[in-house]
Amino acid sequence: MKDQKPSNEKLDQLESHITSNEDSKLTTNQGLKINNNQDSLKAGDRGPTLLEDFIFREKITHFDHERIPERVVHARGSGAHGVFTLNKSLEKYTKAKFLTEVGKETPVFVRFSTVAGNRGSTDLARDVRGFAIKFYTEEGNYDLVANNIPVFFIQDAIKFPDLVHAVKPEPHNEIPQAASAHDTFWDFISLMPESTHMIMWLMSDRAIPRSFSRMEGFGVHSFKFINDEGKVHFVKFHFKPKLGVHSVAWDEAQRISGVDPDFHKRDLWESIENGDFPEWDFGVQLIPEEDEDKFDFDILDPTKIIPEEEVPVEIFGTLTLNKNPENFFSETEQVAFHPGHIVPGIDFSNDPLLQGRLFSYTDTQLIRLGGPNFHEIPINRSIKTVHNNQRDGYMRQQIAKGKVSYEPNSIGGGCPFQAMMSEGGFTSHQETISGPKIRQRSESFVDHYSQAKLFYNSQSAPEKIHLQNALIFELSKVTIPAIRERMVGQLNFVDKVLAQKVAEKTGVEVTELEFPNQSLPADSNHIDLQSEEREAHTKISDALSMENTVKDTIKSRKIGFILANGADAGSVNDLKAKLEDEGATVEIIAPSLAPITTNDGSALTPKHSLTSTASVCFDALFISTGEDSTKELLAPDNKHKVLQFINEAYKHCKTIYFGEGTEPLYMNSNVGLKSHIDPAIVSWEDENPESKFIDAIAQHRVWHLEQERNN
Ligand code: HDE
Repeated sequence: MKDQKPSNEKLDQLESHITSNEDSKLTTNQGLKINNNQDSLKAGDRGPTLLEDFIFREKITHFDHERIPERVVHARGSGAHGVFTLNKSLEKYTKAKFLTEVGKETPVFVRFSTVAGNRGSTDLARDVRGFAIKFYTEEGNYDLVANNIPVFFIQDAIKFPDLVHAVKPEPHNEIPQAASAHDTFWDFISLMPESTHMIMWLMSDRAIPRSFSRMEGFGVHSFKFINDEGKVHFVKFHFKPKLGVHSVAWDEAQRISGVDPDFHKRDLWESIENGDFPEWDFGVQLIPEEDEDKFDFDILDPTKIIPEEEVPVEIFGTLTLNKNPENFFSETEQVAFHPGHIVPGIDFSNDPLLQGRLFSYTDTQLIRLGGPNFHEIPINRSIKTVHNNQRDGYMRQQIAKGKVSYEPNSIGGGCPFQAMMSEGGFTSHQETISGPKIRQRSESFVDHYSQAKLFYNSQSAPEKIHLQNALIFELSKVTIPAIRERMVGQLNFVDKVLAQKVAEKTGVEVTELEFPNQSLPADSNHIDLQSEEREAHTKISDALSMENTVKDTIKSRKIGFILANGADAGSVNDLKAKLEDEGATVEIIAPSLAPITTNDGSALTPKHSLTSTASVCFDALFISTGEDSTKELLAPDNKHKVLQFINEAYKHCKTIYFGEGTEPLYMNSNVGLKSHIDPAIVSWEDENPESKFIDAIAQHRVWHLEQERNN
């Protein structure tokens, strides 16, 4: 359970804005105590409401203005406070203070999001996840506005509105919500070969995470680190979850969207409330400035990763989320990120996608948060006081003293002064740039398939099948055959078998696509660089497969215990204690919400009934020991529901433990039909069933048995 109340400089700053209604009387916004909040002021108790009723007017007016525009992308979000701890100094590479002082703890606020859906849409959409981090550093706010996928759809920001228009619900009928499976998205993608690498990631299970705490975070672009001597390194940012990178099955994702559309939001909230603080290793890939051109792709191209085999990720710090927001709107909704919020020691690269983002984020806050003072909203405030001559504007909070609001000045003693570099004054990294003013893409950005192949080739067999099925699902929703065919043509440059399978299932032929590449002007001379013969420079990268992720913990796993009256109290309590010791959460599911009486007469109160939840909400199931309990679970009222629980968990490759006396349930379920060896089915016949259960849960799923389990 939550052992201590985290505290840091940012939380202390927020504290002065937090109010509680405990022991207080209802007031108007002017602080006037209200005597009657039930009736408006009327001319006679059956007469019309009076204009004079300022209490009614204030309440209704505020209500009428409660909504602000949701984010144009990343509208659905979940946030949490936390801390970034530096474990190893990056002083050799950057002068950013929060990255140089070992042991330093920097307060952070993190917002996770889906991209396409609106604020009320499901958490389980097949989509990219945003992973935006605001570091409240002593040198000002640093925002790392990251995603859970290391590449992007497009190479140039000028295509972003097209991409977003294509993926959002179609404009004539506003269908579909939070889904890319429709004509306009695939029309656009099939004409944008540069998206192919991103599409591989998006169709992989990375796009349906098990939880936010089990996703990676990537800065995507190459940024620059600058050290005290002015030496530059290009840097790619990584966050690696301590719990490993794990996903759900697509069938499961669709079920969760109905049963618990807040599944990720709830998981994050509950983990933090339970003290199971989500944690990530913070790592960087560093490339000395002089090695910029050493790769067979351009490190400024956001559709490319730098394979970890070529430049390893070195770990320097830990990101921990340890406090839920007090108020969703004030914090998670009003937080305003911007990749342009940087600190000395960090700078931008010339990645044309990043360059465009540097304009977009402030611009969007102006409309979303209503004016230029959004930096004064508590969640957005820097922990250092702001000193400048910017004045006025809607909703100004700061009360700037004195008559001077210009610089240079003598009346104010010249204050505030510009800071010298030695005092932490920011200077942009000096870079010599020359070239014609030209609307053209660099030749070095032209290879669109090598890394798509690298990603696909690096997937395990079950991951490849999931990716293929995702493409089949998505393209089957495309109503125009020519789009399906063009897309299959793109896939053919990645993998011929993949293209063939998708073509078969979507009713089209594999046709050899002809360039030119739609993203290049018709008169471009880049066509021959775009050859299907180009091979991935590294054939396989282990880091790209979730098969190789961390699988040694059951921390924050949710285990469902299905039981009824007569369940064996000893084994239930023993196993529950063991699982909880390992950091898992146990929730009891019974035929109804009424407490059940165990075989020793003790009562257990269920958290769920068989009707109020579903097995997709759990990582593993324990079917409780006890013949009487089994008998009740097999009663006509319950049988179908219990078997649905078991069969779904089985189908989704989860771990199931059948306690003693549950054989009739085992035999009646699909598990009873199995003939293969299955390490994730634990039964009363096993030796050390409890440790077998724990080990199997840590493995996440037996994806390699998916076909056996579903045949
Ligand atoms: Fe964003 N993006 N983006 N984006 N983005 C926004 O800013 C934009 C891109 C990302 O939790 C918007 O405040 C452009 C890449 C996250 O509040 C907007 C381009 C990456 C979030 C915007 C990109 C991201 C946003 C909408 C292409 C990964 C949510 C609301 C040039 C590195 C932040 C807002 C939050 C949000 C523009 C591409 C990540 C409109 C123009 C690449 C995590 O400004």
